[in-house]
Amino acid sequence: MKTFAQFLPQHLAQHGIPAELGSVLESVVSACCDISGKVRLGALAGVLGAAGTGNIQGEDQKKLDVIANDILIKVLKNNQNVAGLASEEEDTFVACNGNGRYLVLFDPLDGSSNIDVNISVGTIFSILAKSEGALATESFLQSGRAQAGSGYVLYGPQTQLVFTLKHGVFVFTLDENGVFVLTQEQPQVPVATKEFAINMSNQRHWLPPVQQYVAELLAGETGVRGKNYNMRWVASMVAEIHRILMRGGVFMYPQDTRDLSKPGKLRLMYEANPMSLILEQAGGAAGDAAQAMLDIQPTGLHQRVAVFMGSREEVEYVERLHRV
Ligand code: P6P
Repeated sequence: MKTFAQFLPQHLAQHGIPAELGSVLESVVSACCDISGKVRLGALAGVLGAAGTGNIQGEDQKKLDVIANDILIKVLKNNQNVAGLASEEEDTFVACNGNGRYLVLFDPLDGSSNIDVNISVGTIFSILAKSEGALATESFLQSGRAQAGSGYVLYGPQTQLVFTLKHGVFVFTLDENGVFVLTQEQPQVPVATKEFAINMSNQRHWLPPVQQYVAELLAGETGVRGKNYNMRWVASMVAEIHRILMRGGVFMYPQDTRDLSKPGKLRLMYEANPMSLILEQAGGAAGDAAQAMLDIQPTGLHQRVAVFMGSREEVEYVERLHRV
């Protein structure tokens, strides 16, 4: 079985992908190996619990949020190919190396509310080519379709790396020696599914199209969909999306009436876009119910977006309900 270090140069050469982009991916993967080591030790490394600080999102940071963020920033700043980075945990972008050609955006530890109760969490990353000119916030505000690559590392029962450089999706599993080994090539998201993921406790706040959609799913074979559905909600996007990549499903975090000034909870640049690229590369679909996620023109580093992603049949169905 090929290691990541063996696979990557062959993949770059096969598809004419710049070595500099491969180098940036290597740095992200290296940082995530370090993060995995901290996550796995939990209390034994004194990394559980609150950091006692907050981020621009208005969220209380966990110690591991800060640790993971610091590891990624340190590693990426040391890579001459990285011009700048943006993080869920940083108010503004961080300038790295003036001659760098790439930008990296990340959620260093998504789902961190699960850490203290030992439920899977993950790192999500997006890589953009830097446009000409001085580095500025606008340098990062590129559509998801402009991504040079994206992926995630899931710190679950196994630590798994999933990425795309826009030539398919590849899955690696961390072995006992801390080496990522290729364990799956080109997984495809099943077009149809019987499984949906949404936080049902928000049901009374949803807008009518989502109310109707979920009611039809719950009606099962007695309703218009004619089949029974199962439900999952891990409260960790990386775990949900990985499950969908492996066996299908639809993951939703819609806008709701609690705050109509917010289009949704999840962030476009370092959660929705990287996951949408992975899913589209694997035959899935992703959007905000009005348009494909990857076509949205960003207006801010931390902008939020409604999310519907996974098995194409379901994403297209819920999009149709938003058009009637
Ligand atoms: P809720 C984690 O905080 C996250 O950003 C995603 O990983 C997850 O899918 C969602 O929020 C969970 O949100 O409202 O169910 O806690």
